[in-house]
Amino acid sequence: MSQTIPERVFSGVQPTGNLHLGNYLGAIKKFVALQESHDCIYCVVDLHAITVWQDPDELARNIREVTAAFIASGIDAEKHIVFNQSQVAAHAELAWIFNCVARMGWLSRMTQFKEKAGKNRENASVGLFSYPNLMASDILVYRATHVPVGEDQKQHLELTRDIAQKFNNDYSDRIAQLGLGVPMAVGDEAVNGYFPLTEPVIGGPAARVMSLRDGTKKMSKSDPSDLSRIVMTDDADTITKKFRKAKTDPDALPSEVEGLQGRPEADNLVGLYAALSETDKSLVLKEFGGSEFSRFKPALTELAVEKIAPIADTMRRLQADPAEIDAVLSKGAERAREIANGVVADVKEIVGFVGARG
Ligand code: AQP
Repeated sequence: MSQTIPERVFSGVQPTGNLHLGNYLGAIKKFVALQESHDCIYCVVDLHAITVWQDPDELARNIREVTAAFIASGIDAEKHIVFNQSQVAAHAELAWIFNCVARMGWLSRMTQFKEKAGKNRENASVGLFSYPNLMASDILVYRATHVPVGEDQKQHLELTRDIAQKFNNDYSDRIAQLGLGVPMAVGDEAVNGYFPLTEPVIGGPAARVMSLRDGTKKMSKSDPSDLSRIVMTDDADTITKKFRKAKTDPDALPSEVEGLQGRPEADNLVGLYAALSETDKSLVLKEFGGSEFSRFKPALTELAVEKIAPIADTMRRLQADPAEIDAVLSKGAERAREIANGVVADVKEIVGFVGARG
């Protein structure tokens, strides 16, 4: 009888400040939904954050803020696992092994590195370049089968699958010999795989939320303009101002989704309304097709405030007690270590290290 790797969800968010509506709708809201059907592990990826400079005091504050956002959005840290990456050394340990599996050429093609390193590539940290290997380790150290993320992470997830596949192929005989494998098909070939080929969970109207100032650019934490994003802790007045100033075009909204083509700002705002109201763009346009932005923007603002304000209130309440947040992270890390240390011990044995089981 062939075994399968049990389904498990993993995802992470960087504690780099300015947690925004794109992070919430593209990722965190999906984390919440998947809790109903899966065992989930949600991580504040602080090791990833320091691939670019972080002020230490701010980093600590941001780690607690992302944790508070997880809980305030509805993640159950008792039932599932919530922790920060640096408390589980196995992530860094497996990442080293993946540094030796992944090829330079694979990483050189990563568009996020090119964007973040910019023109001054020589001055980028080595960590920024090898970031996708650490991300593969985050996922595979739990042998996670499903990863909810925004569309911008698609390429990194493909790389995670490439790493898993190369590891499974390279060590197939050894994995079988140790009885650690699961039969898997790779093309026409049958191998004994240790790592699953993880599926991304991407989609819906907010898979790629765009900047409020430029509908062709992703909403991002590092955009110099505060007006480009709705931050999860923005109050009602700030949300109102940002949507009022959001870039649009002079036409009324179309009544069909096809009419949004070539209108990136309109498309983005309609997508936001759809995601916040848990429907799709065509239903939004059924209601607002033919409306001017002067009618649509206040409706979108009201909806966003209604959804975000309770999360922001709970985040503030939770952040007032950092010790409580730290206790959640420490308990989560303990549970995460139990799984991750077992996987690293298996991997060390597969690779041929002596003393893998301590
Ligand atoms: N604009 C977005 N639309 C949909 N999903 C998004 N995500 C990020 N931006 C959008 C998703 O949010 C999750 C957490 O992201 P992250 O904090 O790990 O890193 P990031 O992608 O670097 O976030 P930013 O906001 O884009 O920051 P900067 O400015 O540093 O580049 C991920 O699942 C991501 O897909």
